[in-house]
Amino acid sequence: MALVNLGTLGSTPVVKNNSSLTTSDTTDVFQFKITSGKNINLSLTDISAGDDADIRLFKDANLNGVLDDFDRKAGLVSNRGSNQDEAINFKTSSGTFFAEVSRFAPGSSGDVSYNLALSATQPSGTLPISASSSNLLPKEFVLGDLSGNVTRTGNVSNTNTTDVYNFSLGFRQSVNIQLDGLSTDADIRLIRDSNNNRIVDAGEVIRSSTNAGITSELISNITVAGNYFLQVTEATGNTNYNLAFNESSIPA
Ligand SMILES: [Ca+2]
Ligand SMILES: [Ca+2]
Ligand SMILES: [Ca+2]
Ligand SMILES: [Ca+2]
Repeated sequence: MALVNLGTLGSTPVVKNNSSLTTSDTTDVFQFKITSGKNINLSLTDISAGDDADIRLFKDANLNGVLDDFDRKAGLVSNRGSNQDEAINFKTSSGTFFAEVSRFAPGSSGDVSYNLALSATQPSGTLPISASSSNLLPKEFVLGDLSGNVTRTGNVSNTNTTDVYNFSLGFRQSVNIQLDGLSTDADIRLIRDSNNNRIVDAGEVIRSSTNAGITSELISNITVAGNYFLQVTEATGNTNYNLAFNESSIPA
């Protein structure tokens, strides 16, 4: 097991690209601390084709600086199949944490390579603090090229503060994106990852919709062809949501 201590994690993402797991060294653990309430964001991407890796997040609950069985009694996991991206977004108080990347043996052959990004973004407002959008872009829900209307349902909460949808828009296509069905406040924002680093950099947020309360959110009239990420982020607590991508073609 490789153990890497990252020190204090802040909002600037720490990136560990081209890391690898082998049949004899099946887990990597990244230790870090946060010094006040934050949103911890983990994004595991570019898992090698034909392989499977998962990610878990544990808190050093017994405060001994070591990831042990006590800490493992509680934690968060993202363990999708095959080489799909994994994501964890957790709003939490200060402490020491361990992000564990593990090779899922039944789904893998030989070495497994991956890219990992970690950040701890600052919640907004005073108590009760609101979640902040993640600045990482795992492809949690891949919609592909929008052809016709697409609807999805989901849930955001303190243990999953952000969901990330990936889609592309073709030439002479237009889309309106609507979020509704909320029971507490949630927001959306649309991102173009221009430098393709799977991180939300300055200038990459195209549009956002951040109405208060359970008012629905709308980002309308997106007409530029390309690849996009849409983030749904919890603002004040647990809520289900309906997300609709209403696509139409633009007449010549
Ligand atoms: Ca411990
Ligand atoms: Ca997996
Ligand atoms: Ca970027
Ligand atoms: Ca809102």
